[in-house]
This record gives sequence, structure tokens and C-alpha cells, in this order.
Amino acid sequence: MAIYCDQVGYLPAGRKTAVMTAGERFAVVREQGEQSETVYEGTAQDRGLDAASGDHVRLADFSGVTEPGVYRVQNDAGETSHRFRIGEDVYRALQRDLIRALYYQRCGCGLEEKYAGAYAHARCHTEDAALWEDRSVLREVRGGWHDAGDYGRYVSPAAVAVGHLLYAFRLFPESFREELNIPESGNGVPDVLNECRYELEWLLKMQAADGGAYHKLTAERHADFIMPEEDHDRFYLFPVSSMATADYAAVMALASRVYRAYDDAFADRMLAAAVCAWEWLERNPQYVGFHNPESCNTGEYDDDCDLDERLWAAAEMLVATGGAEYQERLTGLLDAGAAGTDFGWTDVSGFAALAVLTDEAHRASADSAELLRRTLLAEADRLVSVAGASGYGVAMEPEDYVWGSNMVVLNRGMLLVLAAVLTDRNEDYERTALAQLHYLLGTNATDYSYVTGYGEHAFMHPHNRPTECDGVEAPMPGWVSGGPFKTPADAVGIERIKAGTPPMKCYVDHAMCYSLNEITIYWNSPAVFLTAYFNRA
Ligand code: 9MR
Ligand code: ZN
Repeated sequence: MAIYCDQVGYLPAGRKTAVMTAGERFAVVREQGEQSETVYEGTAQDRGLDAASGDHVRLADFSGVTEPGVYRVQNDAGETSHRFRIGEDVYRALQRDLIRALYYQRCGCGLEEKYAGAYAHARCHTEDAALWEDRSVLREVRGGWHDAGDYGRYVSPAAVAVGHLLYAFRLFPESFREELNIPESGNGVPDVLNECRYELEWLLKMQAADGGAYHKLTAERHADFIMPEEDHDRFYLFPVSSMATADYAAVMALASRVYRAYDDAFADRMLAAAVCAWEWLERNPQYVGFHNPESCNTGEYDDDCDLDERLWAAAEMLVATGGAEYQERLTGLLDAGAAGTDFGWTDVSGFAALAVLTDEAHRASADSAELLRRTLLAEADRLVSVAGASGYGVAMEPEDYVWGSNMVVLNRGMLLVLAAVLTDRNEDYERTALAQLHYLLGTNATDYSYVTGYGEHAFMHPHNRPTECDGVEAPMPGWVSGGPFKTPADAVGIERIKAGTPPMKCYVDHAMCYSLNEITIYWNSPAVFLTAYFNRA
């Protein structure tokens, strides 16, 4: 029994609700130093049984409280919520640390104390990698971000994470003015682009001579729990896949547009890489999948369909160049039913909508744009109604609590933001998008804020090798947890979560719970997109 709220806070003009599982009356109490004062009282609305959590919930709406300050909610069952803030700037520091978290993932360099503080460490993974298929061939592929709690680096997840960040910057540049205290800070380029460039420079090395992109760069087996600089296993370049190559073409084309304003030569290199990858796709129209070799247990990121990746590539190539051949492919893929709304690594079709619908030059045909827009808004409407039926306001149904469910929540939040942007701030879309952030930050049935360092009850034990080994008690701030998973796949999660536990509660804050509590670059990046939208003011 508890009162669940966004432990970071609420925007003054936004809707403000807390979820109660006991009591009926509630009061909002403002804290100022030693003093506290009741500023609002009300009766919570009975919402009945919430399917995903199994909770009988009541909604305490205190949207009328708009004065900036620090507050708690109390109820007549004698409960008190965590502390939260109301203010225009409540998500600013959060957005900053969500991006800075990626700096901590930098590979092939050391993290210096002046940027990384207690999390500094020596250079890691500096040796050349071998081709998996011919181990006598060595390549210099240093750089990039460690993907997650492991030290692997994978092309599709990288492309998706950079995609989220570059679109966030393109659409909401006013939210990216603050410097991030990273090595490039102060060089005249917005720091989010500096950070993404670290990943893009590595991605440029992940292209084979024929234009295809290697699926991944990892060791054969995941490292033990050791610091990255202690990991001296051989890394391999695993075979090219059509999924990785299409994502690669897409993100390079997108990045060439974004960096054009800062560095022509870099933009040219990326556009050339995109064209080479595209030509590989044209020569290989059939699906070229990737599966881990028997002996290999590092991330697989397999996907049985590459139409959505090819769609994203066609859209980005079209928007970057205006070439008629890309429109032809886009039309063909849309006719084949490839339009979609997702922004995750398995399904990137939502990025095609982002590319086409936010292109000021309207390079795509009116028919393509119309189809993408209709598909997107239909999904946004569906999500508004799913969220409306949820006691916690989250756009998730019980079956949506998969591995990395917080990514599903955040990607849906992104889609709702895009829908709001395209409809001149339709209120339902905007309110529902914000509710997804509230869920992440504590308005959920586990009472956790799923971002380290943000909230009185933020998760503390991410599955992340450096966090376990660095001797620092607090994890790095700004990491998003994978979140509840209805069928946990790690031993500790399986043991601790009793059969029949409702999906939203299938979570344990434990470092060994890699299926519940890992961190990844592409779980942070959609949170940046969402916070950037709400940080425009
Ligand atoms: O995020 C991935 C999730 O969607 C999959 O269900 C899961 C199992 O295949 O793998 C996750 O990806 C992991 C990757 O394989 C290796 N790095 C850590 C990723 C997050 O757990
Ligand atoms: Zn490394």
C-alpha cells in the first residue's frame, strides 16, 4: 500500500496525479525548510482494478497546484508519498545526466576524473579485432560506446540510439544548450552532437569494404564482472547482416544532414558511407540475417525481418539527397505493408515516419507522407486509449511487459511526442506522453524511479559491470533500468519473483538481474527525446 508519484516532479502547467492503493482523501503538503503546509485537499477518484499491476487504484489529481516548490502527498490511510518538485525546470538535470551516462560508456579511451569523477578509469579495449570468419585478418575498430552492462558494441542498437538523440536535437534544439562537461565541451558544437560523434566515428569503422556493416563487435563470451580496462579478451567482427547495413545507411544519412552545419568533411564522409551501405542493400535485396555461432553468448540482436530497416534507410536517403531511386524503394516498401510506428532495435519503422514527416523540404511524395502520418496518428490514438484504461496512466497492456519494458514505455512516449508535434500540440497526445515519463520516474506499482540518482527511491543496482567493480557505492546517475519483465530470464529474477506476480511488479533491483535491471544506450536515448520535448521552455 502506498502513494505513487513522479519522484522527480511535475511541470507547473502539466497534469499532476498520484496513484493511491489505500485511502480515499488526500492532501498535498508543501515543504519549506522545517515548515510544512497543506495547500490542497481532495478525494481520489476510484479507478477500480488495474490489470497490469493487480492493484485497486485511486487517482489523486492535484493539477491545480502550480506554485513551484517541494511537495508530498498524504492520505487518510496514514501514508505519505516520496518528495517531489513542481517547477519549469524539473527535468533539466535529468536530461543532462541521461546523455552524460553515454559518456561513461565510451570505449577505447580512458575516462578522466575531471569529467567522470569517481567513475574515472583507464583506457579499455584498445587491441585490434579479428574477423570472425578469418581470424588472420585484424582491424582497428576502437571507439564507440559499450552497448549496455556488457562490453560489446553492436551496429543496430548504436544506430537506433544515435537516431533518437539526433532527432531529439533536430526537433528541440533549444533543449540542448547546456554543456555536459565532456572532453569536447566548449568546442562550439552542441555537446549532444559531440557525444554522438564518438559513436559515429566508431560506426564509420564498422563498414566492410563491400559496403555492408558488420553486425557486431564483441568477444566470443561475455566478460566476467571486471572493469573494462581489465578485459583483454579478443574482440571479433561478426558477419555483415542486412539489418545492420540498413540501420547503418539510415543513421549515416541522417547524421550527414545534422552535422552539415558544423563540419562539412565529416558530413561528406558519412553520406559516402551511407551511399556505399545503400548500394550493398541494392545488391542484396534478400534478407541476410545474423545468428550467434554456437560458441558465442554475447548479444545477438537477431531480427527475422529487415523490411522496416530498409524502410528507414530509404526514408533517410530520400530526405538526405532527394534521389528519385529512394522514393521508388520507399513506395515499394510501403506498398508491401512496411509502415510502422516503433523506434526500437527490432522494429525501426517509426524512424521512417520521423524522417519523412519532419522534413521541411517535403521530399517524400504526398502519398507516402500521408500513409506514414495516418499510421502514426492511428497508433497515437490507440496509445491514448490504452493509457486511459491504465490505473497508472501508462500506455502498456499486460503483455507489453517484455525484456526492457521501459524501452517500450519510452518509445511509446516518443511516438506520442511526435504525434503532438505533427498536430500542433494535441493535448491528449502531449498529456499521455508526459504520463509515460511519470511512470518511469515513480508513478508505477513498484515504487521505484527507474533512473539512477533521480528520486528518493531510485533503483541502485543496475546490471552494469563497472558499477559492480568500481568500488563506488552509488551507481552513475542518469541510467534507465530495463524494468519489469513478465517472464524474467535470469536466475535471481526467476527465484525472487513468484509465479502469478502481475507484470508491472515483475521487477527486482538486483545487479545480477540482467533481464530486469540492465542498462543500455538505447533505453537512455528515448528518455532524452522525451525529456527534451518537455524541456523546451
Ligand atoms: O534488449 C535486448 C532485449 O530486447 C532482448 O530480449 C534480449 C535477449 O535477446 O537482449 C537484450 O539485449 C541485450 C544484448 O543482447 C546484449 N547487451 C545487453 C542487452 C540488454 O539486456
Ligand atoms: Zn571498452
